[in-house]
Amino acid sequence: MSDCIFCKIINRDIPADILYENEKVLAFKDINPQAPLHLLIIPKKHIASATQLDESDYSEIIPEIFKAINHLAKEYKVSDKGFRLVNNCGRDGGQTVDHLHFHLLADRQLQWPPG
Ligand code: DGP
Repeated sequence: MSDCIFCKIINRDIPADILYENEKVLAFKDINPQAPLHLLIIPKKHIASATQLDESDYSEIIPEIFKAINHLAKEYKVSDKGFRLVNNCGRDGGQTVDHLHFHLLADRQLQWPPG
């Protein structure tokens, strides 16, 4: 999608601190970190939100995203001590970028419930 900021990051049209990439998934640092480690894990395919997955995405994209999450959690040494995954979905969910993404937040004690 030409006007999607995350598609622009995937295509290297705008810069980002990219930490992981494979054929289907990209991960990079959030520009506005809410924790000492704050990564975004996204599919390279433009999917607007978690409500917009098609049948093939469940088997071809979602597993790759969770593989990337666990790879990154190990690489950044937060796998054992814990971290939070967040998917903001839609307006009331606080989604501001309409390209499916999972936040990985770590390296501080996170509070519950979120605001
Ligand atoms: P959400 O509110 O769940 O849609 O989160 C979108 C996140 O994307 C937010 O934490 C800030 C981040 N973000 C927005 N624009 C950019 C950008 O251009 N570069 C990077 N690295 N992160 C961005």
